[in-house]
Amino acid sequence: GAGPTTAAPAQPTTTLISTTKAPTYSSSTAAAPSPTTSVPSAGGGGVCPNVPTSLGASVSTLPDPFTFAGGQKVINRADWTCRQAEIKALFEKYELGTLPAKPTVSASYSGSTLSITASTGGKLWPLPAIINYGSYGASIPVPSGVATILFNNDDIAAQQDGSSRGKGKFYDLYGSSHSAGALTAWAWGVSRIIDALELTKSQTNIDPTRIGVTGCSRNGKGAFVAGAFEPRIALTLPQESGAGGAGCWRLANWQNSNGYNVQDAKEIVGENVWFSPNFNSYVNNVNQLPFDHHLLASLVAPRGLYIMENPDFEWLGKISTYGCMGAARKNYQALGALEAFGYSQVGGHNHCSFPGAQSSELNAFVSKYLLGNSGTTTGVFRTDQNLNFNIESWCPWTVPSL
Ligand code: MCU
Repeated sequence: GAGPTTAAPAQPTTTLISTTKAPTYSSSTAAAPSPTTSVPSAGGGGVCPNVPTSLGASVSTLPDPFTFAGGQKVINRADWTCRQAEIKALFEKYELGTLPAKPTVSASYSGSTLSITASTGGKLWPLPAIINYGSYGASIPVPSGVATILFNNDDIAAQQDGSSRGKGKFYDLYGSSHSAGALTAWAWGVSRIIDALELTKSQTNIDPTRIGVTGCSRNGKGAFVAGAFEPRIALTLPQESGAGGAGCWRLANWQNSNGYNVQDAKEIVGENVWFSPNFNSYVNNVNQLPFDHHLLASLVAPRGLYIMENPDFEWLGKISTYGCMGAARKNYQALGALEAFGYSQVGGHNHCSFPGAQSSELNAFVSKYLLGNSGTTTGVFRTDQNLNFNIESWCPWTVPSL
């Protein structure tokens, strides 16, 4: 069957969701029509000749428009209508593939976004979806059978630099001095998208119980916080979130005191407005914080969480994210949910450019937590680096069975 597509006109300004698109389904209950082998009756009451099932002789010059493939001449308009149908069938069969007939189509128009849902056999399949931070496309390859919802998070809370504090629709609503940093404001926006999906399920054809969230880099930090704060998210997919996402503040400090150059709490609050102004009081003393970012992952547990990191950028904290998520994994272990946890650190690619080496892991997580294939094997904890880092020494606590 065909999947929904979306036309995205000019500037969406009043919606959270600027576009919604879903890929072609990988399977369908309605059989695809086979290439046409006969064409309809001619308008003049004549009968169209059958389209030959095999190819005729080779012709080195351009084929004659006015002779049917079987050799009969086109002598009137009725014949020509038949011949056009035959030509179309031949193009479909030998060059272009079958163009399906019109399926069941529904559409809604709101806030300058036109959403179109197409389905075959009069049947609608609720789709899972991944909410992508950023109004450009996802930087992970979203598997087929999963819709992508583009979330213009900067519209909810700006993140240009330190001057973005309190700017965006979230702050229009709650006041520019609200304590929420941009990461929290965006998570609020994700929750509103899910609210909206619950309200428009029949129109969007998206299943609000099978929602993933992703984003890369600063938006990966955002995706992580959304997964932590919004329990309706079934699968959290932070990509290269680094410090402030999958990294622990304490481990970043430890790395820096050992000669690395990793983004740390003091630096990050000067760079942008991702965190609450309240955090400023602790950035010089992170050991005071009654949590670190392994516990951000604990808020996601035992829901699906697949963390992608890139060790080629030391700034992101390759040891910090590895150690931090190694600690987080113990929480999944306590819950008997190791299968739902993934950490994968693979280098050799640009920032936010998804490496093929992670495809099978990503596909497995999506298959299990969004597409409902419960038998899929998922859990992973790996790095392609030789980090020689002792996670245990940072986790002087016992892991219970909960
Ligand atoms: C990895 O996320 C950030 C990082 O925290 C910043 O220090 C850096 O400037 O930008 C990264 C990013 O968002 O890159 C797109």
